[in-house]
Amino acid sequence: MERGKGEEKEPCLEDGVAAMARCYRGFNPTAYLQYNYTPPRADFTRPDSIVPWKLACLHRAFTEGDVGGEMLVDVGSGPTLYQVLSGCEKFGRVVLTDFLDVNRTELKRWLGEEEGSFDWTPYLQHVCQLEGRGASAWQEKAARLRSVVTEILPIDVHKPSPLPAGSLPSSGADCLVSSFCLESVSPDLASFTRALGHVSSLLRPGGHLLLIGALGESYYMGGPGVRIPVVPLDEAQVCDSLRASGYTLLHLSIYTLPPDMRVGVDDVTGIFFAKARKA
Ligand code: U87
Repeated sequence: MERGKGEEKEPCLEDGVAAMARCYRGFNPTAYLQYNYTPPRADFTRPDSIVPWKLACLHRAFTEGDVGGEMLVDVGSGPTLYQVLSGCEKFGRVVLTDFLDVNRTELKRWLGEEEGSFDWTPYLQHVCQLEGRGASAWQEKAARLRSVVTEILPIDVHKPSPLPAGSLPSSGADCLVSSFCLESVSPDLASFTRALGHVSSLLRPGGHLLLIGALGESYYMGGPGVRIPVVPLDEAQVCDSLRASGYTLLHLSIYTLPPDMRVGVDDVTGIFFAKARKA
């Protein structure tokens, strides 16, 4: 479509997956971690803070006895590891994935114990307490995590095969976890549901999906001045998409953001945690 000089639209406002990829060019892992993984959204003294709620959901889902196996894949890890702090005890291999090299590099920095990487210690301590091990066991958990994370792979959930060929055994992963990825990379509901289908092809039949996502969100800041569009979802749409993708929904928890968790980095109103099993 021809456009006159100076009529270029803001790339993030165009439709489509390609425009979404352009929006992610400015993603800033350090700023992103600051926005979402420090207080108030990560305040371990407050049970109504977002991160303790997420960690409690993941702890329960991974420890109630039906989830286990050899391989756990985290879809759209970003620069964060909290998603697998409970799961790393139950699987021999944990694969982290992200679309952006800057995020994969951030993960490698922590795993490689490099100076200046994000400090996940309070998260490790909190999950150890949930496991009844006491916070002092956090170094054991850190060592466990570093021993089981075998790959950090590029992923694109808009591709029918989101991972590089040969990344997983032909039978697929035993469990998938994904947090705030699908709705944050999909321009609309149809794209979200398609991406869920692509991701499901990575999971073996009978395997579990632990899906965390935002409700009612239309944008978030991926860094200073980096506004990323998000498809606003409601609970019914999430459940319908899971069912349409061949999942049995086992558990659904909803968190509504208290006013002081709305810090200006997005317009999310609620968060869902779904535990589902692939038929
Ligand atoms: C996290 N999982 O923080 N295919 O939980 C695959 C892609 C693609 C693509 C981009 C940020 C959104 C979360 C991590 C990271 C999740 N990422 C990658 C954010 C916004 C509300 C909210 C947020 C965070 C991209 C915390 C809280 C709330 C990012 C990742 C999305 N929504 N992956 N085609 N394109 N990505 O590089 O790392 O998705 Cl509390 Cl409420």
